[in-house]
Amino acid sequence: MSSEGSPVGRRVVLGMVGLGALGVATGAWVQRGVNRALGPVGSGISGIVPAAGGFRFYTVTGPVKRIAPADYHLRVRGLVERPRSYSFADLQHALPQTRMTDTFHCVTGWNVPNVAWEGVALPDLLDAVGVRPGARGVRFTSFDGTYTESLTMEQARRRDVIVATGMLGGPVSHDHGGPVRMYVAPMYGYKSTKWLSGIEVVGDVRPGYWEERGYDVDAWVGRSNGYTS
Ligand SMILES: Nc1nc2c(c(=O)[nH]1)N[C@H]1C(S)=C(S)[C@@H](COP(=O)(O)O)O[C@H]1N2
Ligand SMILES: [Mo]
Repeated sequence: MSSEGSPVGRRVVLGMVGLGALGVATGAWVQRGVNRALGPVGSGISGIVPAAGGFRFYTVTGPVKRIAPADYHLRVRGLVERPRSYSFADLQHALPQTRMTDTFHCVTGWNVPNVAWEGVALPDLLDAVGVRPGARGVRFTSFDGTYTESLTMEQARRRDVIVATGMLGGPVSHDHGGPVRMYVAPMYGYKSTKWLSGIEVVGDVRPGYWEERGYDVDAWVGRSNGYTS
């Protein structure tokens, strides 16, 4: 487990771009070793999807409790017509399913190409509960008890923002934030809340965990946090 590190401001992020190559190469190599060591024999997740080896597992807390899919619930509340709690089965069967594959970008410089995701597009979930007038943002909470994130309503309505029940061709592993995590494709990884426990529709966007520590609230890949390419 590694944390994202100390609070990172614009200048620090810029400096890290230069240092990135060595860090990313080392991290990927170490992570591949970890995947080989921990992967169930024959599951071959890292073999089927070699790119998975490029991930680093992040948590800003200590060990996070494990929740089995059968015990999982996602609370959707706030400025909605029909607040409700979705079981894992509800997320897989009661709502339209979306799949996509894209590169995963952490703001600290590592990327993982061709990561496959599946789950419920956030706009489909928002339509199911009915967004009330005055809603301007969506807030995400984690059952790690600490991490939070937010999107504007416009961002939350994108079809490449997914409540993910699957990743890399299988379930979302515990270390990747399973059984359910967010995946916000067009933005840096910190927008993608792991161990998702709640989605709250709110009147105003509140900065998330890393944003209170210096990251940009609008985290577009390539044009935020000091990146301009
Ligand atoms: N709950 C929680 N979600 C989180 C984080 C975290 O520390 N805790 N880190 C974020 C960051 S900075 C990144 S890059 C991705 C990393 O996802 P991974 O751990 O599956 O590689 O998760 C994001 N979501
Ligand atoms: Mo990140």
